[in-house]
Amino acid sequence: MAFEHPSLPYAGNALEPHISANTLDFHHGKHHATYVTNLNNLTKDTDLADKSLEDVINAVAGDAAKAGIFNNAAQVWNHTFYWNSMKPNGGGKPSGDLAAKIDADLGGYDKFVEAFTAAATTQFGSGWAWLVLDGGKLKVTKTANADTPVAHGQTALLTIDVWEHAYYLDFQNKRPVYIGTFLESLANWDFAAANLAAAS
Ligand code: MN3
Repeated sequence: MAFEHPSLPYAGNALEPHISANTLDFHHGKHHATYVTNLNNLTKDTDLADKSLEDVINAVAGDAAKAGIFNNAAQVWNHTFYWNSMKPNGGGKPSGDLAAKIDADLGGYDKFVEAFTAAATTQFGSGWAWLVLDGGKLKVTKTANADTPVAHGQTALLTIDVWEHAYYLDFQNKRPVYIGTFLESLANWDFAAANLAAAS
């Protein structure tokens, strides 16, 4: 059973004017698809081919000889999670249990925005910023390149991709504007709340 390339959870132009159909065409249609193809090629006829993506990631994490499998598996997982971390007319403040937990664990929404923006801005080179549940508490983290909370025993709630391919066509070098746009207009708090509820 080969690993699959999931469709976007919305139309390719659904995030315009913030993220263009052109960006999603390259990012989902080329970058994400290539990680899936690479992962299938690297795991073909091995015992990893029948495992879940999460199990593959954890089976090869930290094994330098299997870094290629880790990188492609983690990038498949991270990108699927990223598409779901956005929605048309998203952004702004979360509500309900998630908002209460952000207040309790992170000191409120404004502090979350500050921490998430700092993590996403200061991730040097390629990587990701995350809102995760770690040991029952919310944390804002960043990971380099393909690294993923899946490999660190954390439950991911929301992510932003800060590899240049995620924003360069729409924002050029202005990563902070992309991050601000994600928080103001794209973040899918329903998805984050569902992830929190599933983990609680
Ligand atoms: Mn990407």
